[in-house]
Amino acid sequence: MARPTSPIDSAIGSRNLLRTCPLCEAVCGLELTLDADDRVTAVRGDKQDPFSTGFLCPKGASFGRLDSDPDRLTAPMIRDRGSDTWRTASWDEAFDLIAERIPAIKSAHGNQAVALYLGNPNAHTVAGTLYAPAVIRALGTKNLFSASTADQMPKQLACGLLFGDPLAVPVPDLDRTGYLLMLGANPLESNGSVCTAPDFPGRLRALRERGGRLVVVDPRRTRTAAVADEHLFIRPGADAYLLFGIVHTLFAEGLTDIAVAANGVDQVRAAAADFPPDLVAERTGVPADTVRRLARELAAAPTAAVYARIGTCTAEFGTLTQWLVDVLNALTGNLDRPGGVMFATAAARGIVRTKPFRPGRWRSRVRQLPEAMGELPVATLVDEITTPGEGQVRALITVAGNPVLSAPSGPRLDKAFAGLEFMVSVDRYLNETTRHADVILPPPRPVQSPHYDFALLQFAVRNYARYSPPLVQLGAQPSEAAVYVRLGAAVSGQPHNPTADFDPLAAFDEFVIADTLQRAGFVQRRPDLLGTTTTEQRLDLMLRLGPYGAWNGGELSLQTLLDNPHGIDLGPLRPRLPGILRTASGKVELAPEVLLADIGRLRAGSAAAPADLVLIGRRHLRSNNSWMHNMDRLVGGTNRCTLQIHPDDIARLGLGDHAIVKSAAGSLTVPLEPTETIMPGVVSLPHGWGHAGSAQQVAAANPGVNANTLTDDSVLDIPSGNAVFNGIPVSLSPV
Ligand SMILES: Nc1nc2c(c(=O)[nH]1)N[C@H]1C(S)=C(S)[C@@H](COP(=O)(O)OP(=O)(O)OC[C@H]3O[C@@H](n4cnc5c(=O)[nH]c(N)nc54)[C@H](O)[C@@H]3O)O[C@H]1N2
Ligand SMILES: Nc1nc2c(c(=O)[nH]1)N[C@H]1C(S)=C(S)[C@@H](COP(=O)(O)OP(=O)(O)OC[C@H]3O[C@@H](n4cnc5c(=O)[nH]c(N)nc54)[C@H](O)[C@@H]3O)O[C@H]1N2
Ligand code: SF4
Ligand SMILES: [Mo]
Repeated sequence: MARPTSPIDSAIGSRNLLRTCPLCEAVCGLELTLDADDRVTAVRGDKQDPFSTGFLCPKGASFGRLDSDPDRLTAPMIRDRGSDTWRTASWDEAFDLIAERIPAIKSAHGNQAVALYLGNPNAHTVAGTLYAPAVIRALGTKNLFSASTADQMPKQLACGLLFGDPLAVPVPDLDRTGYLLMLGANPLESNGSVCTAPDFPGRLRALRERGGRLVVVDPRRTRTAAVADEHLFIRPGADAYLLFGIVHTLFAEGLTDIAVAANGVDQVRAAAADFPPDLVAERTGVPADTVRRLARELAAAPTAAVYARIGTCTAEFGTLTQWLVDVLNALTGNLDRPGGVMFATAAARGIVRTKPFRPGRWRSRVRQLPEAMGELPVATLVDEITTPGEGQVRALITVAGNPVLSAPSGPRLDKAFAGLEFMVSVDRYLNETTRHADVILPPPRPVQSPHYDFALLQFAVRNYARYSPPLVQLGAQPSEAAVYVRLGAAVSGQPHNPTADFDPLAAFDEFVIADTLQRAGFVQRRPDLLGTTTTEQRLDLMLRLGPYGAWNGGELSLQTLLDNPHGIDLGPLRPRLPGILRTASGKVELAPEVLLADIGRLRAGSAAAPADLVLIGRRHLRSNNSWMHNMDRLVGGTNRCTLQIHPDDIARLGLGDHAIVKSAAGSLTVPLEPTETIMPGVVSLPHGWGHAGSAQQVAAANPGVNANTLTDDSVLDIPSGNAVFNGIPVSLSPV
């Protein structure tokens, strides 16, 4: 197979290689310099990448530091039961131990006794998309949890109900829109989410330069708000009221202009009738005239997009809010049109959903919370571990996750994990969660893994594809794909260690390839697939089956991507309705029952009697959830675990430098950061901190506190079961 070679630098043995950055959703192209010992010595943005065009943020620039972190695990670790003593083990030994313990627990207590938690980095790795299913299937447990229910599940549930497919999520057509209303997102720090857009800051600048308007709704005047035309403070958790007020005005003033075939318009109008701008103003703090003006502006703009992210998902009415976002996009004629919100056409295709999405097919054992997309809410993982009875969780596998710091009521989980019979973690660090494991299986370095963004390119603002082959040989370390597949085999009592004539990874891939080909109608003859590994062959298959693929009248295959290592531009987003719909009616369902039924909760919502002081979160440009606090260059300065608070609140409550924050779930002592950029009555603490005693040395020296000590796992967004991190009632007192 023809594979372009990389230019060799003048320095002997050092070379420049291309790779996609895996550290956030912006999928920037990187150009790395590796020395003769395969160490990453320099990182630049890849100017020839047609999507990211050289953009690089401080995290991407630290890719080499991360890669060479001395605290990164390089071999499997086994802990002596009941102690904190760890030893390294061989891969075969580690998997043998898992194969001895998990199947025994399953046969004594049933499949539900083993839970699985999949963390955020699975959205950024090939293994997360192609091989996590190997573990899921092998466990056969309903106790499947992931970071999705601490994140975007409300969006996926809303889209699943509106469009029949929870993966059909429209994104703002950022490069063409004339008006962007953004709620609860801060892409100047986060670089964007469920909206894959490298150089988000530059794209927002371009929007304003072409005469467009950017309005940001956030309880904090963020860096994104600072570059907007208008910033509106909103009371945390109140976004659904604001959006309902806008919908109300559109109907009241005859401004709706629906351009797609949709059911449920009358029900939406009737529901919105209960949320006139005056009531909305009371609940949100946004003046009634502003609510009306936003409606008129959205209706009058030549094109407009409403976009709402994590600040609005991880809130009491997350699903209603996400639903109303796309209701508004539909009512203003902006759903599925250039400059409005659109669906990406991703290049790689797996098995395509044919039936309408249906949530709530089963319920969690303890709290009877509904499943969505095969998962149960992470907020109830702790209940499933600590509540005795048939089906109690006794063993846990975490894959690329740190729920002790990332899930609500983290300290409860910390305690619960300590009481498990057996725990396995696939992770690059010994951290707050993995310290409870009996076995830790580390993934290879990112430069040893192939990269293709199966998940994130489904939410891209331009159609684009880029593949990065592994840049450095694996040596004795199995690929992350092999780790997942061997783990799946071990937990189901199958042969899990490779032998001279058995490779578990290849066997798994062969099975998937044969199955996919059969479903695609290749019954007679198996076509040749390109690739030096079976993983690459699967990518080749998915690209050929995909919408640009050689088997769909196009030309795209793995060879195309290997020939274009900077990535290829597949053009602007194109209208996809009605073809993308999977609803039973074949129309957009604007008024799903499940959501109408939740409106009563909104009417009676806590915003009706607002707490004196509420807590929200925030992100910092140089952080990444819980796991990049171990790089000295990224921590310190403004990236600190402080409680942002308005000076008026400090004075009103008679506080000094620090305060004790109390919620229904717990209390913390935190340093205060007075700032006029936050609304009075609101305080903000970032998550992902709380590294006291961590084996990660830099992180332990600057530990911060676990914000999820204060968040309460008993409060959820009901329809999705999503965790609530914003709008938590708290009280503050002097230390
Ligand atoms: N209070 C509060 N809590 C929150 C949030 C909030 O805004 N406020 N945000 C929520 C959100 S949006 C999310 S996505 C979740 C994240 O929740 P989690 O995914 O549980 O947490 P992370 O901190 O992302 O942990 C990722 C783990 O994966 C490991 N890791 C990194 N790269 C790899 C890899 O390539 N392979 C493997 N196997 N492991 C790897 C890291 O060492 C780390 O242990 O947190 C949620 N928690
Ligand atoms: N640098 C960096 N980048 C990241 C991450 C990171 O940890 N660090 N994490 C990644 C992950 S996992 C995700 S999910 C994305 C998230 O990406 P974004 O959604 O852009 O996340 P944030 O930067 O936390 O911005 C959320 C904003 O919501 C505001 N907010 C809080 N409560 C409310 C509310 O009730 N209503 C409204 N309207 N606003 C509210 C907060 O003040 C904050 O400014 O970022 C990703 N990128
Ligand atoms: S914006 Fe995200 S993808 Fe781009 S360099 Fe930074 S961390 Fe990497
Ligand atoms: Mo996230």
